Amino acid sequence: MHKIIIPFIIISLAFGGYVCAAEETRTADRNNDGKPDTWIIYDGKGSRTTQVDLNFDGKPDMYSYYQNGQRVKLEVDVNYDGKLDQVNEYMDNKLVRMQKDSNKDGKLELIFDRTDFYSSQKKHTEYYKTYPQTLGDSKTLPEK
Ligand SMILES: [Ca+2]
Ligand SMILES: [Ca+2]
Ligand SMILES: [Ca+2]
Repeated sequence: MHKIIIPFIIISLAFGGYVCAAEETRTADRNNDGKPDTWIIYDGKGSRTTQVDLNFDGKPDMYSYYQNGQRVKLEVDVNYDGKLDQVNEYMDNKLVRMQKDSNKDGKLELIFDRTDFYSSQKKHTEYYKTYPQTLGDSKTLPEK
């Protein structure tokens, strides 16, 4: 009986800790008009999105995407018409790809794309995730 219950408790605890780090949204009111104009959305897995309302009309105009603390993408609606005018993409905090509506036709034009270059240049880095091991699969348990 203990052989079944103990792993179950360990998994429950691990899963509970994971839920605690789940999605969360924080807001800020930069111009103190009582309405939020900055939203920071955490997905609980190391990524977050920042949305900023630049003209204080209640709708976000700038979106920043972060993974593991590094910005990977920036989207901006420069003229506040609800359509994005510039999209920047980053690798290792370097701007590697830019799209911009330079001729104001409502569509983004590709300005440059160096993602292939940086992908090949990028050093091999290993990420050690600190996810708890799945103990439920272990056949051997310490003495009961
Ligand atoms: Ca505000
Ligand atoms: Ca706005
Ligand atoms: Ca726009």
